[in-house]
Amino acid sequence: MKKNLSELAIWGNSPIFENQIPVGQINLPSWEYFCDSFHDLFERRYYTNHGVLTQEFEEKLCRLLGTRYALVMTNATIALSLACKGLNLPVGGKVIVPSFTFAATVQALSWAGLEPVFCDITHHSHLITPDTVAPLLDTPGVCAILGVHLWGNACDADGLTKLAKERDISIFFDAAHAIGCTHRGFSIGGFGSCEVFSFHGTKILTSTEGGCITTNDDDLAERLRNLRSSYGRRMTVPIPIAGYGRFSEAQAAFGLLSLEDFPKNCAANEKRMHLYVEGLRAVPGIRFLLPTPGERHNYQYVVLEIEEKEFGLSRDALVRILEAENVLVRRYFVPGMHRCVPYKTQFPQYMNTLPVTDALCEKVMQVPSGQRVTDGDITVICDLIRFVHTHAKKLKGALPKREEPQQ
Ligand code: T4K
Repeated sequence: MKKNLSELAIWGNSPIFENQIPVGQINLPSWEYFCDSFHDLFERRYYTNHGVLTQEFEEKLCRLLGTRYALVMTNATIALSLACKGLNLPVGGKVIVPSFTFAATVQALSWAGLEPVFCDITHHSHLITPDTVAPLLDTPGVCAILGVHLWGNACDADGLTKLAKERDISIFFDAAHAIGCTHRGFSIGGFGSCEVFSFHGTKILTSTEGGCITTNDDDLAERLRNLRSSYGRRMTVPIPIAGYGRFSEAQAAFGLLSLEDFPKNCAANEKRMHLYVEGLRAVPGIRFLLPTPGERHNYQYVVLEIEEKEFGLSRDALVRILEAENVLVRRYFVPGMHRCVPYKTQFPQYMNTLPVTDALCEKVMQVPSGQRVTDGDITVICDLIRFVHTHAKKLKGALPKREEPQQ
């Protein structure tokens, strides 16, 4: 551990970690199992588009999530766009969506020809609520609500669905972070008209790239199958335009192995989260966004808020110090989508209407978790954060200036 401020890597010294520790990394299955499944795949010579492994993966996802259908797609961004088409949301229609989310949530709406209506969130959960959504329902042209179950914690699905029903508009959820999580004891996957999961390489359940739409609606499932591609279609139904969000057998093979390791990977990440919480318990100005008590969780992300006044330094200053030491913490999501191109110029009306989003964008950060992060790494990262807090006053004026890139 560094003993003096002058030893920090931010001044050009060697970083505390020789290799970079990313915030997320692929949770790999065992090499032997991986070779076995690829051997079979080569034997079959059927590589993509609703093959046997894809179908097996879909069946197992339905069982895990308790839904009638799980339709796997190339990735969650494409799945979100196809969900909009499957729900027959009209081109030019407006969708209420949080600004505090990954760019893909909002960009998927744009690809589907829809306009975002940016909604604020509550501080304690980072989620939209019926109270934050209600004032936006009178916006002319609103046709849907797209909630995001951020960090695996669920939106108030009942309250939001009630609002959507009263207004006769659609409701669906971006559940990219929420595989295996519950809401009021029910698996996320069955709320709203449909829910969309991500199996990207950094996700706790991964098919390297990939995503999935779950639904209990027979007609919607059929439209989604037709939208995805002609393979796996059970009957032909009218759709606006095909989306070609195909899923390969290689993705399915990886996904099936990841599914087997899923409970083990969640438990390991839970332990990592507790180590961080313990290690930083006594540090003023650090708040963890923890899983909702009483619900099942996947522990995908370890999410912190840094309160500058109490911690002594801003979140951004802390991030720079940690990055220099090869701890690649992330600032998901900076800035809010309403402040990113093209939305900030297309829809300037949201600029000063989302105070909680703007405040959280200054405070939130994620620390490394996943297979490659050892208990010892977490101890060092916590020691480093404590060290920075102890010397915050001296560090404050001394850090070299850095320009933020234009969004
Ligand atoms: N909705 C929400 C709410 C989302 O958060 C996301 C994606 C989506 C929708 C769309 O889902 P997909 O279309 O992606 O299925 C990452 C992920 O790319 C993205 O999936 C995720 N959310 C988002 C929150 O984070 P980046 O740009 O920070 O990730 P990336 O690729 O730079 O990876 C992070 C770190 O992990 C890197 O430092 C390197 C390391 N890494 C990554 C991969 C893929 C590895 O070590 N090995 C790997 O294989 O966006």
